Amino acid sequence: MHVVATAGHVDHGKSTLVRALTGMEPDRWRAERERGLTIDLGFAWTRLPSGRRVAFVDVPGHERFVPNTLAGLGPVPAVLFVVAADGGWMPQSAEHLAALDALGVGHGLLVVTRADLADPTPARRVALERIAATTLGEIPSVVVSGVTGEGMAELRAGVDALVGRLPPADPDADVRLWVDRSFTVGGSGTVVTGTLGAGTVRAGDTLLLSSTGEQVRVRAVESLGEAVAEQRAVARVALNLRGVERSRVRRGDALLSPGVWRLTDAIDVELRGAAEAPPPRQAMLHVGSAAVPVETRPLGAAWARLRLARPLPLRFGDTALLRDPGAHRIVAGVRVLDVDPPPLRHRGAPARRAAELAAIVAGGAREAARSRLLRSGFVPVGEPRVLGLPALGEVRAGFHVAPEAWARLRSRLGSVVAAWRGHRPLEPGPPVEQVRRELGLPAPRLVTLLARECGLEVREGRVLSPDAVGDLPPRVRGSLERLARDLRRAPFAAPDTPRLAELGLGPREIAASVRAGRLVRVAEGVVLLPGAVEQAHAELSRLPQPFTVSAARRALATSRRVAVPLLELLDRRGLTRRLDADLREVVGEPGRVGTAFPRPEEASARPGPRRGPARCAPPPPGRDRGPAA
Ligand SMILES: Nc1nc2c(ncn2[C@@H]2O[C@H](COP(=O)(O)OP(=O)(O)OP(=O)(O)O)[C@@H](O)[C@H]2O)c(=O)[nH]1
Ligand SMILES: [Mg+2]
Repeated sequence: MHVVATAGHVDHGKSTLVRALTGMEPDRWRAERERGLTIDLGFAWTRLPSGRRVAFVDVPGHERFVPNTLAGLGPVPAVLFVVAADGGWMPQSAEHLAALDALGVGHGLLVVTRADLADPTPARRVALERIAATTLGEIPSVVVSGVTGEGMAELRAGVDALVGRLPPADPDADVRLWVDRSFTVGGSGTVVTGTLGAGTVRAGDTLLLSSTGEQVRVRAVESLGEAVAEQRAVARVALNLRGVERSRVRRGDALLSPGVWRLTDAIDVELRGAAEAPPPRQAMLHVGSAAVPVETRPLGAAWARLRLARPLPLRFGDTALLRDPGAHRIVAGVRVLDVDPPPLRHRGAPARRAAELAAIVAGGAREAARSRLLRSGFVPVGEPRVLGLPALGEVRAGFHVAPEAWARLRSRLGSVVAAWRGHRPLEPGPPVEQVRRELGLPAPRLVTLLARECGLEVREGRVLSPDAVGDLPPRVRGSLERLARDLRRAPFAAPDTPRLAELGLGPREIAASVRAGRLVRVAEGVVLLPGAVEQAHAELSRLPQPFTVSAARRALATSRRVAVPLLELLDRRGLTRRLDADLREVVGEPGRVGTAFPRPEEASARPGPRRGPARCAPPPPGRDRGPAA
């Protein structure tokens, strides 16, 4: 099926033609038929000599109803352009042609009507000349009379040839059905109609209503008055909807494939065919069957930012038009270049933006995608489709990533980690979340990926500095050696807070030493050397079982301050079992685990995570400076 709209000045014979071609009445309202004036869109269809089917959207020609006219022309790919032989080129001939040009309609047939009333030659010449200057270009023409029937066979053949030239629509495209009518049918509820420009609708589909975001179910599909299980574009369709009141769906709403459209209330556009003067600040944006007031902000000569009074489901490349309703004039055609434009906060931003938009116009969708990717560095997988753009960049952790941005981040990661270490030498590296924020990454999993590519390890939510693992500053190493001397004499006599302070071991130094495996934390402020727990296990197993806390304290030659938490630690590790408030017994055989106290140097030599210089990182400040530095 194909869909063709009519266009042309009031009373030039559009509805008469549609009636003659289809045998159907396009003027649906009694008021229209009584006044002989089309007010709203009419719909009729027929089978052509070739067997192809065509549906017509008959538009009103009267100036007062231009918004209705535009709702009909908006989603339609081809036009029957009507000029009366006796009327000639008139204001709405010009306005409708400007609209078709703005929308970029590229296929049409000129029909010169009322040829029984005047010589059609001058009207045809002027019309063809005007039309040739638009996106329609040079089109064929036929001369007809609705009264004598002259030219009707040529008209049919002409329409057949016109639809034969139309490119096929993509049946797999995402659905965006612009609603042009909604009504209720007794017993079956809400019905909406529209011109399906691309995609396929099926009974049973779930679609989203653009105005409210609510889900609606397609209960049944009709096309050209017949029920069908599915209908491919291009087509006129009527959808019987479940789950929505008729009053909630209106002309200008759209029914959308779920999850693949974004509603936007700010767009950057190319203005086409605009007069030299900038567009008026307030205008009406017509797209599909929708008409939305917009505020315009020019960006250079040929581009503008539009703020929409209500959001619409738009994508890159959509065509629309701007009309000044007060001046009754079409201001410009609009091509959507960005449906998620960046804010224009700084001075100079509009000029920079204009340059970007110029590049997008020159480079097309690929350039738009590239510019989008460069702006944020990361685009979630799935978003290009929603924006109407091709997917660019490598996919990492669910994001399209700009190679340039990734390379920059790889080199910055090293500095971020090194800077953090510089300020906090006792911490092994910055938290992942911190890195994510500093690098402006959209998700923590990208930090992990980046770190891994740079040969950095991520452990316990931190990106480990390459020089951090198992390593401690010399000052702390000295303190630990003095502490170890004490503890080797009395392994369970954990130093008290004053002694720790004397040794220069505050909470941060202790935390770093514990992380480096040089101390074991038994409780807050109670630290022993590695292996103390295992040695305690061995000592306690030599006691008569079960034993009391006091007996344990004496056997370990320590105080209750150490003995109580140490026993609790043994309980937790399953090396002792608590029998009642005071009694415990040893579980398992001692000596399985090493009881010897490793010296601090040995502790640090335990096999740890892979170390080595970060592959992406610049050298940490103050070290390994090359000769150039
Ligand atoms: N003599 C003559 N009259 C015609 C012809 N075609 C249309 N008319 C008459 O012209 C008048 C307007 O025709 P319509 O078909 O309603 O015109 P329209 O373009 O649909 O008008 P709007 O929808 O209001 O813009 C009617 O009275 C028709 O009968 C024709 O070929 N010859
Ligand atoms: Mg009419």
